[in-house]
Amino acid sequence: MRVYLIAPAPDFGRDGLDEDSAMGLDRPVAMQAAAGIATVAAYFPDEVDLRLCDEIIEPVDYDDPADYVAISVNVAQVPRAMSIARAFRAKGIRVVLGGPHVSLAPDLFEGTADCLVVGEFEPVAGAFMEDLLAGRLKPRYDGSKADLAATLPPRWDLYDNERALAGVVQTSRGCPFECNFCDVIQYLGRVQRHKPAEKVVQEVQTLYDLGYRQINLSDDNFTVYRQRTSTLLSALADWNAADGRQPVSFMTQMSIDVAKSPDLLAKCSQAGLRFAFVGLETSSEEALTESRKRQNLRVDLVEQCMKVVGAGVSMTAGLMLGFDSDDLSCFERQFSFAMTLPIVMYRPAVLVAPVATPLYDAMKAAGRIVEDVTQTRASTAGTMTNIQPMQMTRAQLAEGTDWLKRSLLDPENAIRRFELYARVLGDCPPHLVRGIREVPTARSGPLIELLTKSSRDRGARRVIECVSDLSRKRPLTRGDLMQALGLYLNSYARQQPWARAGGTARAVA
Ligand code: B12
Ligand code: SF4
Repeated sequence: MRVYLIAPAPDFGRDGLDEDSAMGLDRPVAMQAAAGIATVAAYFPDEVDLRLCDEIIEPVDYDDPADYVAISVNVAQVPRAMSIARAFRAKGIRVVLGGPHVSLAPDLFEGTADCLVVGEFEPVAGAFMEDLLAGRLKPRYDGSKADLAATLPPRWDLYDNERALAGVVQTSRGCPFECNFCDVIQYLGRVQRHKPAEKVVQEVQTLYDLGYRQINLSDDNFTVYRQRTSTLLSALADWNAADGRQPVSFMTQMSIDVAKSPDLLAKCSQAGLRFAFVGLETSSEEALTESRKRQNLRVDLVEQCMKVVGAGVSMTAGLMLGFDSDDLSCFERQFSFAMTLPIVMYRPAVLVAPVATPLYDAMKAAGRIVEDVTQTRASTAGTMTNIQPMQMTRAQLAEGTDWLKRSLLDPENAIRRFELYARVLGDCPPHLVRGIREVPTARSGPLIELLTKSSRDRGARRVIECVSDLSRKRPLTRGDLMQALGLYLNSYARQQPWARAGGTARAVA
């Protein structure tokens, strides 16, 4: 039996955040390897002939002689997943759908596949495989919460690792917070489950052996359970750059309450975990209160960010606009806030109500859901919300958010933030500082290409020169500054006429 496992290209519509997924280059490169399909692959028995396709880096092969096509679907992948499923089914090939959006909005997929896997795969994998091999796959399997101590490691050996910048290891699932716009709680629960440290280190070692020197610890909230995080960080610190290994740089997602734990932050830096996405969302207390983002409330966010970056953990911060308490002044307010923080990269997004969230239910009850785009499109990435905002029109919200994004990417503004960031950023432990020759060529190639292309643009060149100067003055932060520069240029370039907008295999084709 042959199974073709596909991660479809994301579709962000007009102006999404596809820089998160792919480098904006002619030759497609994924920012991160596709963990969903590699994880599901681990559960197929040896007798099944498996092939993986990450559509960010290679086109779907419609001539594959598969018996089954299995597709992983998050909200951004819905349009492509539907179209790929239709094409294979038209050829008589059976299709299985699973993944985050199938789990959160299963009704949307009724009738589009021969089998739906709703929820986490591991708990139903045994029954699924038995039925698959016996040729009696049911129309639907409902997975419960997996025990992460018992899960199998992903089959990265089947993935095209030369074409992804960062490897991925999930160390926990779930988040105990209750931000009302977030569907992680519905998908994975509020009780966070953890993978034992030794299993995490094994998965990290596998990725290292495959050549990765950047690894995303793909958790929803890595630091929220302090004790387990501390244990895991100790294990990673013991492993990183030890026994003749080159240094690895880790990244993850955390909440800003981590600033209250200086010891934990110091351990992050010691382990090489020096990059994190943090949902700051807004400087408005009213907006934080209405969205139940309680971990960001009653603290001085500027001071907290200074502590995190000062401890050596660089941040990309999420900013949201369009809360009920936001009026038209919110764009400038968010801009001023962003410019006071030691942060270079931001992800400004309009507030959207994803299906399955408390916010969606509230907006639906109030008659304020205007378009059910979140069923089928990652409108969190674009700028058109599915909510009727309280104090502006949707178009004004979209325009203001576009303005904020452009303003933050403006080279002069970026230079001011790079200068502040470089002043505040804590040193990297010397044994984790990477020499330029230590980055494997397959992964440094795209960054070099981006630098070369960007340096022909006057604004980008100014930023590159500024960051080179700063990193000469602070050699122990050079790797972090370069990483931030790479992220900046990848976003900046997409706004310029000289750059390719998409960067996925599908966009290039
Ligand atoms: C890391 C991460 C990213 C990374 C990419 C990681 C990667 N390449 O794998 C980056 C930063 C690029 C990213 C981007 C985006 N992400 Co993201 N991401 C995550 C995060 C934190 C972890 C993903 C992960 O590593 N999962 C590990 C794998 C093993 O788990 P899994 O994919 O959930 O799969 C399990 C099941 O769903 C099932 N399964 C999965 N696929 C299949 C397929 C079949 C056939 C079967 C049977 C089963 C099955 O089995 C797996 C094991 O149980 C999740 C939150 C979370 N905790 O899941 C959000 C999450 C998946 N992302 C989300 C979103 C919205 C996005 C973006 C659209 C954001 C944006 N606006 O730009 C983009 C889309 C990018 C894209 N390429 O499609 C949402 C999806 C919600 C939804 N309704 O679909 C999530 C749930 C978080 C959230 N609520 O915001 N993301
Ligand atoms: S902290 Fe992050 S993952 Fe947790 S509920 Fe809030 S937005 Fe979701």
